[in-house]
Amino acid sequence: MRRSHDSALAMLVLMGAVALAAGACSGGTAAAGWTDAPAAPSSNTAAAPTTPTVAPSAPSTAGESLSLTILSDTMTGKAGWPVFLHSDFQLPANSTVIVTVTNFDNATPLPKGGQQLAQASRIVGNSFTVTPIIATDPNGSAGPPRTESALDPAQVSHTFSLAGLGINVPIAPLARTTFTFHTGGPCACAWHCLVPCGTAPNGYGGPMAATSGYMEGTVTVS
Ligand SMILES: [Cu+2]
Repeated sequence: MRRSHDSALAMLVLMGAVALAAGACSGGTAAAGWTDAPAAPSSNTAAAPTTPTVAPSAPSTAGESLSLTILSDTMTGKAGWPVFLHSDFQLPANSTVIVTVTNFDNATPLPKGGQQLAQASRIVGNSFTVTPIIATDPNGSAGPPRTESALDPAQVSHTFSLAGLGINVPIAPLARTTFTFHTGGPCACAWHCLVPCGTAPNGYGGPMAATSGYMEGTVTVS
């Protein structure tokens, strides 16, 4: 589904770029306000008497996980309407969240002007893991996982773009894409896919224009 570059794309990319740069988030702490959890005190050296101590609790909660699925338009039964499941979700504040996106959809090459969306930003390590899958056996893998900081712009299927936290992650076609991010403070942040993966000649119709959760939704951090 190669789409031509047009003003709608330019607008979305601009919106994304501005929001990513600003780190704006309604009602919340901007990404710039993140602080890493203070490191637990290192254990005493061998010579010191050993009294078991409990590390002071850190302000971060480790190990939150979020699993999302992208169904292709063949699976939804609506031509040109792939969908993220689910679209609205809640996450704890000041937490590290591991996100896995299992994507059954194919690629929509990024047009000129939107190719920066193939690059990850504001995720832990600035990298993500891609494990190819077979649609008929999605819990397995079709190859070894690989770690990437960007995809080939022709091989991006969707993005998970959370402007309020400055996050952009390109989602690989027919694969599990896994990444980690920090939620920061409370916020109600909109996320979007910014790839022209929908209907209409420019790809921004159908699910891209829907406001009921196909290619957008809300992350409530509390
Ligand atoms: Cu999309």
